[in-house]
Formats: sequence, C-alpha cells, structure tokens
Amino acid sequence: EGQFVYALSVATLHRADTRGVRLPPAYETYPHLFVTSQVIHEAYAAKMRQEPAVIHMNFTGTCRNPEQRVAYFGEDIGMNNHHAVFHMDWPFWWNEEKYGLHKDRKGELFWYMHHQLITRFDAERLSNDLNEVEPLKWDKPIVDGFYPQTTYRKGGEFPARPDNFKFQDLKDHRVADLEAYEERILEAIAADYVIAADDHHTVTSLNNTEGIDKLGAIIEASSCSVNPHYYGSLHNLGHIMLGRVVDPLGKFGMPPGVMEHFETATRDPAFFRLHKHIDEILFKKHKDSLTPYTHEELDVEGVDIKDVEVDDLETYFEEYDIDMLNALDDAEGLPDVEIKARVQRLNHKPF
Ligand SMILES: [Cu+2]
Repeated sequence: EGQFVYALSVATLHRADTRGVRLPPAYETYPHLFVTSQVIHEAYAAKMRQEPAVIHMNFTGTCRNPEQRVAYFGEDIGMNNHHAVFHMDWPFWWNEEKYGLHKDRKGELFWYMHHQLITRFDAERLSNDLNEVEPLKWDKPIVDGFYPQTTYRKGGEFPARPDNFKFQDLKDHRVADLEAYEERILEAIAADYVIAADDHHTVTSLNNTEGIDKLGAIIEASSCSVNPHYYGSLHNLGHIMLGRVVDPLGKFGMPPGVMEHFETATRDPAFFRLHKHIDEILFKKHKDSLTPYTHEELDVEGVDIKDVEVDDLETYFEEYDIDMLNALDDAEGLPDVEIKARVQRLNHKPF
C-alpha cells in the first residue's frame, strides 16, 4: 500500500501528462505516518460508535526529556510532508538514462535542503534553551533514544530505541563499511577530486561550481554517484543503520524504524544528528576548501545596493485538523463518519 502511494506520487510528479496535478498532502493519504497510535485507536473507537470526533494529538515524549521541547519541529506535519515530497521530487534511485529526465543539481540540493533543515532546527533549539545539535559519531553511543508512539497501518508499532544505544552491524552492512566510505569521501574532499568507476579511473575535480553536486551524489548516494562501489552510500546507509539498530539481525522481526521512511525520519532526534555529521564533517570541509569568489564573479555591473531592509519573521502555532478517513479500514454496513486529528503546526505571518 505504502509502496503503491510512493510509486504513484513519484510518477505523478515526473510525467509530462500529469503536469499540474496537485498531490494531496502525505498526511491525508497515509495519516498513520503522521499521527500517534493513540489517535488511531481513538479514531477507530469513534468509527465503531458511529460518532463524528475531533481527537487532540500531543507531541511524543515527556517533559523529563529535554529533546521534547523541540518535538514540535521534528513532528510538524508540514515539515514531514515537505521532507517526504522533496525526496519524491529528487529520488536517489532516479536513473536519468532509463527515465529520460535529467534531475538538475540533485546532489547540490540534497546538501542545500538538509542544511536549511538543520540550521532552522538549531535556531528552534537555541530559543528553547537547548544547545545546537551535536553530530553523530559512528563509534560512539547514540545519546538520545526515541519512542515514536507511531504504528504502521499494517506491520505493527515502529521500533523504539533507548538512550545511549550503539551502532550495530547488520546482516549485510557493517559499521566498518560506513567508516570506510566516510574515509574515502574525506579523502576525495581533501584531494579535491573524485575517482570514477570506469576502467581508467578518471578523476574529476570538485573545486568548481559542479563540485558540490558531485559530492552530494556520492554522499547521499544517488544513482548519479561517479563510483557507488567505492564511495558507497553513506547517508542512505546511515538511515538504515539507525532504523534497524534495535533489531540489527532481524531476530525479532521488527518492522523498519522511523529513520527508514522520509515521512517519519525527522521525528527522531538522530535524524538531525546524522545530518549534522554529514553537513559539518563532510560538506563544510568541502565548502571551506573552495577558492574564494573573485570580485568579478560577484559583481553585477550597473547595480548599486543603497539600502537593505528586513522585517521580523514571526512564527506561531496554529491548530490544524487532519482528515482521518484514509487511516480507517472500510467495513460493510459501517458508513464513514467525520473523524479528524487536531494537531498544532508551525506557521508564520507574512514577511
Ligand atoms: Cu532527507
């Protein structure tokens, strides 16, 4: 079901004959990934009673967990939807030759979008008396655990992770693989070039406008990576490692974790730690190594900036009702009733 929705969404976003078709937000097509299990239970109870209902949803966690102060950001339905749609617009597996469509600057946008997310998350943290998010380390405990309180429509509860859990080798991927890929990427950044997979091992410089795009492709990794065998898939593998960390060998048959879905990943504080790591340890190193822009490159002749004015950005919470219709199975003789989940979401005044 989830796979079908994903395939249909990606196809609709890319086909010429569906241009202009607006997809409904993911929280309406698959509400399970956006609301807590509590809301789902209450919605079913209301449907059985045949009573319309508005169910209030709280963010996960308790005030004993400092990370809970920013749960409103990681669990914001609009932000989760944005992240999911971004990855539908720029699928890492997109084969440009097969589908006949070039995804311009996909690797660069992978860096840019996630960089913006982390920066905003840090701003929210600072205004909630928390430090800036710390980068994750492959060989150190994952300090903050997470209990998603979220259920698949079919397949059970999303697995929870206690505090200070360590990365584990999976059946087919080892922590050492991650470390090796990272070493090779750091090597590429330090040397300023990537090595392609062809017979001649062609090298391509990173110290130019396209460098960040090439680097993004090998870090994510996307099908545009110049050498997937050598540079691996650090970011995607990081997500999988975190998603399976509590059942690494599949002993308990747990379903994939929140980190393995674009709709749910940002709920987990480990998402921002993983991306901070990628952003700070890898991308920033590359950015810092670039030759500075020259005056000529930045100069727009004939344009003089006399004054700049910026007004205040004012954010606030608004109440929003998610239609739960698609979360509930149909049963013969049991008509649909209006059931909504009422959530708080971030919005801003015009600026
Ligand atoms: Cu992402």
